[in-house]
Amino acid sequence: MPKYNPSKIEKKWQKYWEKEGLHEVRTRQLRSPFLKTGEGRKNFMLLVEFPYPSGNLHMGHWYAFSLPDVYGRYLRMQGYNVMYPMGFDAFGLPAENAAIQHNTHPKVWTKKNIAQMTKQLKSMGAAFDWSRKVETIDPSYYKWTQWIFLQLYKAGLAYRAETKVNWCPKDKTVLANEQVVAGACDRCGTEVVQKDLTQWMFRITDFKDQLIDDIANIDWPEMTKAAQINWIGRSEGALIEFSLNEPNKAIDVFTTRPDTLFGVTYLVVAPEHPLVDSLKGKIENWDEVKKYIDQAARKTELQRISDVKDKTGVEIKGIFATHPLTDEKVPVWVADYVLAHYGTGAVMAVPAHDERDFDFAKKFNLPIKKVILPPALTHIYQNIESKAAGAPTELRIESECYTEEGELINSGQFNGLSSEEARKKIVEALKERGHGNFQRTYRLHDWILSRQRYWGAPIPMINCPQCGYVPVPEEKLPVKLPPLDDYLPTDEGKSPLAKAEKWLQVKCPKCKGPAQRETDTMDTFVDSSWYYLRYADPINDQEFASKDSIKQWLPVPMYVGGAEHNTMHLLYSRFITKALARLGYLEFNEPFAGRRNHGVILDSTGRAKMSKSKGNTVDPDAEVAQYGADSVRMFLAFMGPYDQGGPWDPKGLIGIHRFINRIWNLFSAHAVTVKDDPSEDLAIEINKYIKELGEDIRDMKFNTAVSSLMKLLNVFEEKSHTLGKPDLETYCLLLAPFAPHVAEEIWMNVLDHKESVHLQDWPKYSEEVIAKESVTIVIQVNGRFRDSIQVQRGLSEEEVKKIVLEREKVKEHIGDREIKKFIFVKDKLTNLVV
Ligand code: ANZ
Ligand code: ZN
Repeated sequence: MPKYNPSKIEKKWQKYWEKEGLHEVRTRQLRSPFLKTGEGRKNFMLLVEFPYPSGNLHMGHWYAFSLPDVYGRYLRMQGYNVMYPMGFDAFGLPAENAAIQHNTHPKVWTKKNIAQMTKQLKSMGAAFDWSRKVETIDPSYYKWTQWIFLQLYKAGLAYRAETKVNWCPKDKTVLANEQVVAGACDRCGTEVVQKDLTQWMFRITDFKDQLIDDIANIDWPEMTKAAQINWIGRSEGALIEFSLNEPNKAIDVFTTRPDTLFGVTYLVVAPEHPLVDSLKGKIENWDEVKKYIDQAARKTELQRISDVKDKTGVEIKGIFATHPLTDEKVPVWVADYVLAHYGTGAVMAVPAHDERDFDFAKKFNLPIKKVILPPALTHIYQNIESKAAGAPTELRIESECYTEEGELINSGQFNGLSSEEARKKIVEALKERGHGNFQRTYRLHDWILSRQRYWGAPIPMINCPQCGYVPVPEEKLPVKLPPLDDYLPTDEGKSPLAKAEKWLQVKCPKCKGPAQRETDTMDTFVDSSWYYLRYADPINDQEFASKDSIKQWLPVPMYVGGAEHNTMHLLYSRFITKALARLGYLEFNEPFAGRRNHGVILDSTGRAKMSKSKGNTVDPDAEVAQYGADSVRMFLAFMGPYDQGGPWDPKGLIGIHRFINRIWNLFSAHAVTVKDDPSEDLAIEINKYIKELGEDIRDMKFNTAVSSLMKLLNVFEEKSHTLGKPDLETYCLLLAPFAPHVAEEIWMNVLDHKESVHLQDWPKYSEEVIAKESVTIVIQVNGRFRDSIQVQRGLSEEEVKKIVLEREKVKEHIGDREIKKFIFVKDKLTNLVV
């Protein structure tokens, strides 16, 4: 056998697989006589996040796609009919900005990159089903993006309204809240400003409770679930009304802590609160208040939240509120630490128990009244004086603010209750007086989906001077994006599509009068919120996917991707699925039953993320040219736990390359000469690794799986004279998901098979054989090592205990003391506590 030469064998097998249609999931006619049909095999769509066509494939793509490929190949060998689809998320700001930078039209730029990246993706040797490729810029795809928009519009789930928006002055477009990170544009880093604009929105808030509650039923990483729940931000609290010294005027506040009601020493309204303006004539210091409000309007929401310590505000003189239970007078302030768009835009301030209120009260010398006693203090407090006598409460918590729960003090009839009990009782008392009720609030806002940019799917609406907004009739879809040479964004917040004069002018579908098309395009997150549905039926021009194909493939059993999508993309996809389910188009309401996040690849120092902007990238093409795709894949697998990523270690890659060479050499040396029956000496080892490797791949512990392959190779080399052909075959099958090319070369050309290794089943193992293996059990007495025994793997606690108690050394150490506890870790350890 010649030397291992990856560049020679990899291309060859890639061509062969493509010709044979090995990776195409078909239910009808199969091209290859070798292919097993889909019949009787369980369908499994293995989804990865389709890339946007940035230009070249980077190592991160390899990490994101080649390891799920290992998983998919394993499932295939387990008898699943695995679909591993690929596509391009090709509309959107990143693509458009890159095109502008390179002075190329976005369409030309995108198409060129798709061609380049497709070629690179093919070099990975992954089992992508290219016959199902979707591109979001293809009119046959965005026809259905527009169709989905229309269904949501008709159901009242898409609407147009004026709203405060995040505006990126550099990208000259609106951004969703999710696209603003620390006050800056997620795409270009420019500081975002607030503007009032009329925009198209999706009513995602209609599903806010379901989006939280249904999370319990899906198999996702806990951190992703937590991120979504946190993003939706449901707070259980109360709405409390404080009447004012103006007839028929009141301030409603939202609070999560009605138990602190007796600690209210002032109220605060947001600068934008409508009440301020309506009381203009009654406010004694109007000029001062007005000046403050104007100043606040110039800050972004984020600046306002982040000015933590240095709080600003002005008292509204001449206006005061009445405490709903004590009837005390409460001053009213305006301050920008209260946000206009959360809760009611007004808060009851409890400086003794809320940090923000505390800072504010300190700064402006407002009274601080403690009403919650920390549990740790309750005990001391009870001992010092009787609670009933109204003991002083300034007990050592003089200067700090206690924000946790506790026991109520200084709260009249509610004294002595726990925070939890008090919340119920106080709100009930308020309810009786007509001054409050229980209330939930949410942080989630509706999804602003319109963009004032060229490179997106046009929103399929027509604006008629007579009829208002009218949907484009479905049979007229798609509304194609007009070709435009001048596609640059404009400063006035108008979409460049307004420049496509001919395209713009249409007849109103309703009154047939002259009208104009909507010129905004859709956020790319709309495109990507449903692409997995399209994979089920990618060329259907009658439906986004047929009912039957949806039933066959969806919901997605496993979606592998990056943790950066914890909120936006995953939340939007869940919303679109729920909306389509409500409208009767889907029979499930969670798109992704399983989800796993992968980590990121760091540079060789292990300190920084590998990224173009940092100039520390490794070009996969170059590594593949030198070491082969199999080495790169296997090195990535070996790098570390998949959900954590790890540093790129050039030496590690060379090490893996040598390992593959060793495999190659072992097969070259023995394949022809070996006997036909399997090695008896190695039976236990082989059975054990078949089992462990499979379980590791199933759990995406690719690194330990590779290390098992290494250990198994060591034993093979040691006992090579005992090897039989079945042993070599087994090794080749275990290798196949990781190094598909080498495995195929060995399978077909060395072991001389006629049917691809990738059409074989995962080897079977026997628990019985594995159980014959002996293991070393450590014996401790009171936690100290005293002895060890060799026993058969899998012995029960009872059996091991019997053996242990018979040991001389153990008897010696126990003496006549009584055994209090027998700690047992199967196949590993026992510890006798005496
Ligand atoms: C009184 C109080 C006492 C509060 C206390 C907290 C602790 P979450 O949990 O995030 O929903 N709040 C309400 N509306 C606000 C707004 N528009 N801008 C800024 N803060 C606002 O937060 C709810 C709490 O945040 C509410 O409960 C309110 O302060 C404040 F010991 O009311 B609390
Ligand atoms: Zn009309």
